Amino acid sequence: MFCLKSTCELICLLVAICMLTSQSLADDQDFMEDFLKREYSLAKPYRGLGFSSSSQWDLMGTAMVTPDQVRLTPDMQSRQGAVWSRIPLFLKDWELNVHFKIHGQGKKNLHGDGLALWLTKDRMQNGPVFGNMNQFTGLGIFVDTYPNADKTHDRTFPYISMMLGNGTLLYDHDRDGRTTELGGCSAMARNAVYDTFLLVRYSKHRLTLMVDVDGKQEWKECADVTGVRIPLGYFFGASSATGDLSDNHDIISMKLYQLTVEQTPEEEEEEEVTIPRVDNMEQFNVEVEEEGASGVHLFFTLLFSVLGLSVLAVVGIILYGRWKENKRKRFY
Ligand SMILES: *[C@@H]1O[C@H](CO)[C@@H](O)[C@H](O)[C@H]1NC(C)=O
Ligand SMILES: [Ca+2]
Repeated sequence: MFCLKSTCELICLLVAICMLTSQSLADDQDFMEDFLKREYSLAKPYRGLGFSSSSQWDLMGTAMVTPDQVRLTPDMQSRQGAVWSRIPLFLKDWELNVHFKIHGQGKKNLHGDGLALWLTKDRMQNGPVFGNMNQFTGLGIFVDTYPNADKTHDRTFPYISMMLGNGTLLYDHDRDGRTTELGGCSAMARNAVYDTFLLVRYSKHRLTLMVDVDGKQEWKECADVTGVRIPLGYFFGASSATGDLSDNHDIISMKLYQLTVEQTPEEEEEEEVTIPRVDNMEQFNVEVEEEGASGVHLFFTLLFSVLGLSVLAVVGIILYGRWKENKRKRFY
């Protein structure tokens, strides 16, 4: 009898597991039917890249092509380099898979500054944001290897983050972009033993950032934001800069896949935005806390402490009542 019951339970469990797995497989299948778009991709062999007129990419600054990578900067001070697509992107749903490598001689925090990936209105600009202009318009993804706001100690570097620029928002280099970031994560992507990858997926106004830096061949979620609107017609790029500190910043490949996603009639009729934006942008404009806890923070901490204590007190009183009742019962 007992045996039968547990067998039955086991079968139920297996069925449930199967259903769950097939469910998640089905979820993934939404993105199975994707197509590599060669015109937006950069991969070995980099024939004619930056030189021939048939190449779809331009090089800038110190960027140079070797048989194995596009090196944006060498491990030398004060260099800036970039590679930019020549073709504006007119795909609504896409996925960008970037194979990159950051490596150099510098030990503990004596290396920098990192590299950035772009999907922006402007291309081939010089500037202070990892070798690109500030107040850019479009998407910026930063693999930041140097902690500029070194007093904060709230995160481990390298830190990967994303930001949506609208032409007026400023990337604050001194704070490693904390004031404008939409999300991010720490990833041990420098001098890594394994190949390091980053995946950006933009589909149905949802922007997802994933990383694979520890050789497990699986994506780890880094940031996920909904309500993101990026206009069509922007350019992909990658840039990097070194200052007093340096590293080799290499792009091995950037592969763009078009995602086949079903659009509802409303989605098809949706108006195109002209300026990038995130619905509910306010929620992301988190200022760095200067000193100690803010007033609001303190208020809520107090409020929840008081609430917590009240709940404990009520539970205590009820238990005490029960206990007394039990005691009385025992006496009579
Ligand atoms: C850009 O975003 C900021 C913050 O949300 C906002 O104050 C500013 O007006 C926006 N600029 C444009 C051109 O939309
Ligand atoms: Ca930094």
